Amino acid sequence: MLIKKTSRWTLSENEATPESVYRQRRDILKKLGITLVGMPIAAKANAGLFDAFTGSKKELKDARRALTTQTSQYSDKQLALTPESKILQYNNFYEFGTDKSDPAARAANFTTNPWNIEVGGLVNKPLTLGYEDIFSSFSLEERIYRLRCVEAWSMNIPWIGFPLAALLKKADPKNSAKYVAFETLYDPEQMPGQASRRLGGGIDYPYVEGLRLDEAMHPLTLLSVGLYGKTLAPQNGAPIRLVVPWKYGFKSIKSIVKITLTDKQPPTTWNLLAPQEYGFYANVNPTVDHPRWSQASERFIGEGSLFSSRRQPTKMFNGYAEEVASLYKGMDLRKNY
Ligand SMILES: Nc1nc2c(c(=O)[nH]1)N[C@H]1C(S)=C(S)[C@@H](COP(=O)(O)O)O[C@H]1N2
Ligand SMILES: [Mo]
Repeated sequence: MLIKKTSRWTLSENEATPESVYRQRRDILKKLGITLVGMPIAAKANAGLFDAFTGSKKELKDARRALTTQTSQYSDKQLALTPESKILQYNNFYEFGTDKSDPAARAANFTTNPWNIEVGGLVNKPLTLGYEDIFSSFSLEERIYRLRCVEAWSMNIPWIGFPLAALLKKADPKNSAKYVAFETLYDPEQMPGQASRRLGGGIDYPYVEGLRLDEAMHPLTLLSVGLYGKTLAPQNGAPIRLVVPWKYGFKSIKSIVKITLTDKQPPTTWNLLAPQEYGFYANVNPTVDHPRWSQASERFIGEGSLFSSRRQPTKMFNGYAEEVASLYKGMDLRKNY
């Protein structure tokens, strides 16, 4: 599949946001052989943004490493990026608590190395990726995507990763495989939300998700191993998480340890918890409201304080209709929410 409308995916001169300055600065530093990784987050150029967020300058542990990436035809370089500090501090990762600030605060010491991710089920070549394999088995691309949470807020994030399709092809799905099931790590000793029902929002862990095989094989479907030029922070789903940009954020399962090809639609965490509110498909759709709120618009989290963030209309399939609408031809999207 090729993306035809090139204008959407090329850099426009009038999008001179502070975050596009990030790119220029990064390129200059790269040429000079300087890397910002390893410095405490608060010491970095955009540390001031932390203050608006937490009210204080916190020295958070930051074990992220720099990653080298290839350019990608699927990166939407026109999008104004959400500041890195907000992507790191405003999170949903209920394994670490249900408040937006819990994951950054409670996941700082989360161990992601060693790590194993098992690919099995209806495949001809089951395989396991270890921690180093995650970063070295596939060529890494930067993909700037929109992220739309079902709670009606959104961010634009410069992910780093590789197509899920590349990994699935390696495992060689059998003809009988129709779905892909994903599972997050289960480790109540490291994840306090798994040890306490109250902290973990009443979810039965491990967190599980699923896609139809054609959705999983779509070139926009990414396994992300980093963002903003570095490996993922634990709160964003280190060391490897799914990113499905045309679906509500809860489909983009974090800290994956297991990928299983199946012939039946797999159970999914939010659907199990509240089936009348969260479906299997969860495609972003401004015309189908959540039973308790409208999905017609969203609060975009950009520069400035959280409370000054601007509302913007929500786009069908989160702006990726041209690429993915054909996957759902003839389906009733109100019934298959
Ligand atoms: N394992 C797991 N994955 C998860 C979640 C979670 O609670 N647990 N939250 C989801 C939701 S609701 C969203 S919006 C995104 C948020 O990703 P981010 O914090 O990296 O922006 O992660 C998704 N993946
Ligand atoms: Mo979400």
